[in-house]
Parts: sequence; structure tokens; C-alpha cells
Amino acid sequence: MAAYRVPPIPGSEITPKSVYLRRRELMGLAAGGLALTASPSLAAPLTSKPSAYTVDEKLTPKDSVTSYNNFYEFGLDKDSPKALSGDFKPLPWTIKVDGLVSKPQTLDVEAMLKDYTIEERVYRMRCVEAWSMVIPWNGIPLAAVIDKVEPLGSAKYVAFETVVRPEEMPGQNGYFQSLEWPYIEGLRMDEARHPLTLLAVGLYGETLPNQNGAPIRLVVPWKYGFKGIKSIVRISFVEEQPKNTWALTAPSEYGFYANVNPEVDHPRWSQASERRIGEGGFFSEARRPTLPFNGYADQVASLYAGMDLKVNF
Ligand SMILES: Nc1nc2c(c(=O)[nH]1)N[C@H]1C(S)=C(S)[C@@H](COP(=O)(O)O)O[C@H]1N2
Ligand SMILES: [Mo]
Repeated sequence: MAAYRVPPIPGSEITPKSVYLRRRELMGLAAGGLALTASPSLAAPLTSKPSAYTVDEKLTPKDSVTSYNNFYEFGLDKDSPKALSGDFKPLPWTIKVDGLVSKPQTLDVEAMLKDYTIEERVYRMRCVEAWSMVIPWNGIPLAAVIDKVEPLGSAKYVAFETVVRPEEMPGQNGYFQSLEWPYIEGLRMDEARHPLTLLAVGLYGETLPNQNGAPIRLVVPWKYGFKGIKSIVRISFVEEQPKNTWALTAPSEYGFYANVNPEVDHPRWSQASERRIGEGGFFSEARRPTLPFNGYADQVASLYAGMDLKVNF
């Protein structure tokens, strides 16, 4: 994967978030003296039922899905999350569900795997960096979990938080930090309740590898990948629009809505097309046009009726 350090591709393709962070990471690595030891995650098979929410496209190979990742808690390079997440312990795991709900609760992920029907859904995934994948997820519709806690009428948004564990997450460890932790995200209530919105607990029929957000992460297929917050420990129902990590970090480049939109370019590159990871060789990965709402416009465009999506990017 060393090729990605000096990409033989236009500047627009360079993983944008990492450019200014690179120096900090190198210094952090030098200071922390990390060993690059890849440990396999403890994958367990999941029983899932097929879902109609599935696209008929060639799957991105599992090896690409699990080795080309963004998970800054484990470092900034695409190969860091796999290489540096071997010490992470995804179980046991609980999620605190609180805020404006009648029934706040603490969910136990192992119990959730038994209590809910796990669905298998093949979704397109489009990163804001203009690459994409097609991933077979196993998960629980977020709406099913929302129903159990009975949100109050005043709950207009849902806020999410990732775990903070510097002992197990080398990207959170050391003097130089790439982002402010915890990584946070949010959805409007109708987005959160939309049937496409998934809490993923697995991919390719097995529990999630650490690098993909074990044991439970969000997947919102019509939005840029950064909305898909990983390793969730808290879900809060709130009245005001929550902050989200990338909009806080670079507000002119990343917004709250982050709907995939080929007509709204990133300030530093075009969003009109994307390269599908794992298709063809490194030099020949064909570009394909990016679709409005990542191809899910029929299902979700009505959520944004009357909104200017160039303003609410
Ligand atoms: N906690 C956390 N969640 C995160 C990220 C991260 O750095 N930290 N990266 C996001 C980005 S930019 C993308 S594209 C997806 C990548 O998910 P994948 O590695 O499973 O493909 O995770 C998102 N969720
Ligand atoms: Mo991303």
C-alpha cells in the first residue's frame, strides 16, 4: 500500500483530509514508537435475512473493503486502521441511548444481535474523497432501535458518538491528534428513521472487522462516507442540529447534510465522478459518474424538498 503515500494521480485524488495532517502523524508515530502489527479481528458468522434494499452491482472485494479504510482513531493512512486496530476490543460493548426519549436505555450489542433481525443489504458507499465501493452490510434498521426508546415530540435530531480509548486507538494516543475526540455525527430525525439508514454490525456475513467500525456503526448510503460514524457508544435525541466532526474541522469543505451531490464540488476537487475501488489496476480504475444522492434519489430526494442543497451541503 506504500503506493498511496505518493499517489501517481492528480492532486485532486490525494486523500484530502490527510495532507495537512501528515506531518503531525509522522511526528506522533516517531514519538509513540508504534509497531505496525496486523492482528486479525475475531470475525463471527451472522445469520441475516436478505433485504430488498440491495443494489445489483458488482461487490467490492472483501479484501479491499477491509484494508482501504478511513478511521482516524487508528491513523490517517488507508492501511493504518487494519494495521493498527489489533488491540481494539469490540466486545463486550454497550451503547447509551439518552436525551429526549421516554425510555432511555443502555443497549448491549450482543443482546441486540439476538433480539433484532439482522438484514443483509448491498449498498453503494461514496467517500467525499471521490472513491466508492459496493459493500454487503449486515445490520439493523436504525428506525427499529429508535422505536424502542420512544422519542419525544421535541426530539428533532439524533446525535452519535464514537468511543474514546487512547490505550487501544493509536490515533488518539500521543501529543499530536488529528481530530478532536470523540468523533461525532448527527442526522435529522426523518433521515435517522428512513428505512435505508442502517446500524451495521457486520459485512460479508461476518461481524465487523475493527477497521470497519466494530462492533456497530452507522451506514447512510445516500450521504458521504464520513456520516457513517464507527464504533458507536452513544446515541442522543436532541432538539438542535448536532455538530459533526468534519464540519467542525473544516466548515467550508464539509457540511452537516453531506448528501452525495455531483453538482456541488468540494472546494479542492470535483464531485462529478468517482473511482470504484478494486476495479481494474491502480492506474486504470475507471471513473464513473457520481449519481445524485449516490443513486438513492428515488427513495430520499423528497426528504429535502424545498431545500437549497448548495447551501445545505
Ligand atoms: N469514528 C470514525 N468514524 C468514521 C471515520 C473516522 O475517521 N472515525 N471515517 C469516516 C469516513 S471519511 C469514511 S469514508 C467511512 C469509511 O468506512 P469504511 O472504512 O468502513 O469503508 O467511515 C467514516 N466513519
Ligand atoms: Mo470518507
